Amino acid sequence: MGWLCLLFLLFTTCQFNSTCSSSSNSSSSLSSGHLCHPHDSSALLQFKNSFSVDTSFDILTSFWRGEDCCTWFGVTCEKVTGHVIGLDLNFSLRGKIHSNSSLFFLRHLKRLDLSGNDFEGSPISSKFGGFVSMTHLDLSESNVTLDTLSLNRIVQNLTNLRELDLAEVDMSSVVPDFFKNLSSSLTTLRLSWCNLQGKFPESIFRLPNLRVLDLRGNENLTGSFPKSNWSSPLETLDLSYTRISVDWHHLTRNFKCLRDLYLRNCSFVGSYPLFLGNLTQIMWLDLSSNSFGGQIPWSFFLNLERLTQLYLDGNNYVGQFPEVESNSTGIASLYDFSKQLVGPIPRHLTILSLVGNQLNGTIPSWLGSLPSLEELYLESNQLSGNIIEFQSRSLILLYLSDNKLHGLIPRSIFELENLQYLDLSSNNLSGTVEFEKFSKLQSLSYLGLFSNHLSLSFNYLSNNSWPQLSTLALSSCNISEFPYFLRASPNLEMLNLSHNRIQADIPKWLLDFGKDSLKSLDLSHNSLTGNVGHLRWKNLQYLDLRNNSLQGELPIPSPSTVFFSISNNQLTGEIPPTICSLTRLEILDLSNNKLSGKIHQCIGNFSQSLSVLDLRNNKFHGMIPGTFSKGNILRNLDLNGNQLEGSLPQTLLTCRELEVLDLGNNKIHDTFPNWLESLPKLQVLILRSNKFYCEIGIPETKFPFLKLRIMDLSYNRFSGLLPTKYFEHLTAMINSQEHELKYMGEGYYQDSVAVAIKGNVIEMTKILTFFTAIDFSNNSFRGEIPNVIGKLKLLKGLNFSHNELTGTIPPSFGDMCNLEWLDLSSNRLFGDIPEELVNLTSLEKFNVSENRLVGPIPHGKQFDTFENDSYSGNVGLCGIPLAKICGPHQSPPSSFQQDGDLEHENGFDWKVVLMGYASGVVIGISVGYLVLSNRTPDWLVKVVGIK
Ligand SMILES: *[C@@H]1O[C@H](CO)[C@@H](O)[C@H](O)[C@H]1NC(C)=O
Ligand SMILES: *[C@@H]1O[C@H](CO)[C@@H](O)[C@H](O)[C@H]1NC(C)=O
Ligand SMILES: *[C@@H]1O[C@H](CO)[C@@H](O)[C@H](O)[C@H]1NC(C)=O
Ligand SMILES: *[C@@H]1O[C@H](CO)[C@@H](O)[C@H](O)[C@H]1NC(C)=O
Ligand SMILES: CC(=O)N[C@H]1CO[C@H](CO)[C@@H](O)[C@@H]1O
Repeated sequence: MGWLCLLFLLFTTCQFNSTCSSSSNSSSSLSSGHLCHPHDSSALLQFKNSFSVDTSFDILTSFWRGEDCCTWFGVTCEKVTGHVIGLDLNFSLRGKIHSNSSLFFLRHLKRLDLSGNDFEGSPISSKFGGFVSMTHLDLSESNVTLDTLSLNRIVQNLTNLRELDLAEVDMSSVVPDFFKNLSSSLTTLRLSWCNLQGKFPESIFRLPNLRVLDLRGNENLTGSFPKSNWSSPLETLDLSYTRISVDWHHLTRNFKCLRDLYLRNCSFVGSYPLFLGNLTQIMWLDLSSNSFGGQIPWSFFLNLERLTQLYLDGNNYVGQFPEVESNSTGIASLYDFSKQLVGPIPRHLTILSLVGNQLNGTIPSWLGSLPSLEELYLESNQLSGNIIEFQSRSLILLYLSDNKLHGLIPRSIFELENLQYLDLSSNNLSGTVEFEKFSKLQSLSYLGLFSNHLSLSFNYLSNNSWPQLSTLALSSCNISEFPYFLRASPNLEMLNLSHNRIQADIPKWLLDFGKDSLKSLDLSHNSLTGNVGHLRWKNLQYLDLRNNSLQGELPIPSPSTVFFSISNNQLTGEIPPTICSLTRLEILDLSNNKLSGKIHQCIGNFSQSLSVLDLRNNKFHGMIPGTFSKGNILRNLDLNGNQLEGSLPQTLLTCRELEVLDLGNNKIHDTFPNWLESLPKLQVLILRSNKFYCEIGIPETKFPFLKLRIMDLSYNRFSGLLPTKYFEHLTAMINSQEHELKYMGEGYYQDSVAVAIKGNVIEMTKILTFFTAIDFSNNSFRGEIPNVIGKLKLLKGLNFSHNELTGTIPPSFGDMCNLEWLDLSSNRLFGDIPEELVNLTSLEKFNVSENRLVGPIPHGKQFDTFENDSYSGNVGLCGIPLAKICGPHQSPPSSFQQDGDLEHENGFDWKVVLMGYASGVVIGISVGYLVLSNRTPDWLVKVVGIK
């Protein structure tokens, strides 16, 4: 951007002046009458030619013409000798600076600014130490690295250095102590985001002339202020995101000149910063992200007479704002709730930012009348009441989202003609708003009104437009028509009209606006109808059209698209092959439509960034594409509910990142894919209801299905013995590292699968990471149930029903302490129901019907809740709840001693937290892991704090 502006300036200058000879200020004034030194001229040209030939190179070439290099852009010469003494090239040049670079021939340089170029990670050579006259060196943001040796040479030789800016230079190998040798004439030292590690020398704080010290973002930099008395002339100090110990006591005593103080996310030691000391000159103060709690110490801030910008974001401040009251002489001041004087109204304030605290009460009216206020950030607090009227016409940014504000949008907001950003989203605001009311806000660039109780309407006849608008976030605003004014919004980048009531075809004009600008469009959860047609947004990255009633062919967005969901519509026809032009796609969700035809081979490898491919519940037939290729990062492949046939392609093995593979409800005809066992991240394998056949066999690798948590092989034609060897190794079901309650999936895509839980197939729109289940039902497995099954301690559900299993129920079942449903019905099991099962205190559903079990039914705990149908079809069973009374020799097994400890192995007894579980009476489906769409239970969010 920088050089483009310059370019523009230069060209306009040229147009008005007959020659270009005095194009640059810096050279013209100093060089008059003197040609530059020929050595310097050729050194400069050589230096230029060491960079890649590209746009910035070409522009520089066009600037560096003519014999006298003193007239060249960015070059300054010494008047008498003609030596180059200044070089300013913030120019986006690309190329390395080697230690034999001709740059080092310019030995007289006093000022060198090469910031903002890309030197491709070049090391800063110790040759920079040759510039002994250097006063100003700026290599910031230029992709260079610095090591200790060079640093040492440079600081030792550059004794005249006044300003040193090395921001974003990689210094991970520098010993920071060597900065102590810097020249005492130094006035500015900028070392932000340099990856400095270790202890920063104290002596820097004592440099007699230092005015600016910026160490921001060196996360591992330690150090502290000098302990002895000293007095610093520092005016700007930034220690944000460092681990330098900030001693408030020393700070307030010794830095009398501080004007700008940035202490965001710092390590404070000693007393809590509450007093002012000598910091009377402060204008800009940032104490964000420091876990400060209690009331905001308003008196501390309000008494800073010159304070204009105050940031206290991301702390734990509570309580209310002070309010204005007048004293007997009529002077208005701020008083706290106990009527204590806090301080004067901060009339100079231009920025106030209190984001992400727990402030409550109402927004005080004095905030609305601060004459210079430009930016007010109060989002993510607990503020309630009505929004105040804002008289400050100076306001540019107003962020009040994510509070508990209610009532109407106040009238004065529609008069704030300088407003660029207005965010009132996620409150309880109500009322009908005609969009026309915003007509005076012609600078508006961001408008967020979503998630309130507002009803927005648009006037079709109006000619008002908002030419600066770039983001319009109007989700859940009771909108029933497309905002017509968008036709004239050439700069719109993000449009969100989701969760409204728009019941219409997508109009032609909507497809035509924002052709170059639009990046994100969300029209999901409306009632859109008709064919979408041809999409023309060239730079679109995010397109969400899910949950509508769209028909016709699948529309294909531009190749720039990263996210595309059009699930839950009525689309028909085949997937056009042009879909494979979306080479940047990460998420493709076409699930729940009526798409048909074959799945193109190209779908397997068209985008190397594809992470989710969801084609669930369509009508696709043919084979699964076999084109998955090495290096792909597919995480979720969901083809459930189609009519796919044939066998599984072995190329699935190239999907090393695969976590969810759902092929259920197709017609796949194959043996068990035990070769999938080596996929290191596979957590969910669903083959339910296909035509898989034959024995499962034994593992071929040492750690088969290491991460598998959900395995559904039900409704196939598997036969043979149960796979004992696999059960022994299902590590994720034996003990797990998952302690947190979280869902699988990422930011904008949540994995979902249909799983049979307690007998009902339920679509889980989010999969909890410690949900575990095995379903082998409705196959032809025979033989005995292996004892090792008891090792799967984390299992929540086990279904072996409708097979041909024989033998007895292993007593080790009693070890599966997390088990919530167990279905062994319709087999040929015989013997007793082991008493150990009484230990399964989480068990809610138990079915052993239609077997050959005998003897008394255990009682106690969960077993007192199961009813007849759990046991029917076993003529030999007796005791409660069956009518058949046990004979004298059949005394019912007594319940096992329970130690009363419900704490589960993973350290988190989710049932206790989620359900207030009382032993014995939990019936039905626990919603703990079933978060159905749009119905995230409030209590779940509250109790566990997930969003
Ligand atoms: C720095 O240079 C390296 C090597 O050319 C390159 O890979 C990297 O992308 C560059 N970094 C930046 C921020 O330009
Ligand atoms: C430091 O300066 C001296 C001259 O004052 C020079 O001879 C020497 O080469 C310089 N060091 C480096 C590393 O350039
Ligand atoms: C800080 O140190 C930690 C642990 O040694 C390391 O993981 C991290 O990358 C370091 N941060 C920076 C910015 O170098
Ligand atoms: C302010 O600075 C003076 C020294 O100039 C010192 O004596 C005094 O204690 C300081 N005040 C505070 C409150 O630290
Ligand atoms: C004759 C003429 O137009 N001179 C202009 C050359 O450019 C300088 C700098 O922009 C102007 O100040 C002069 O007026």
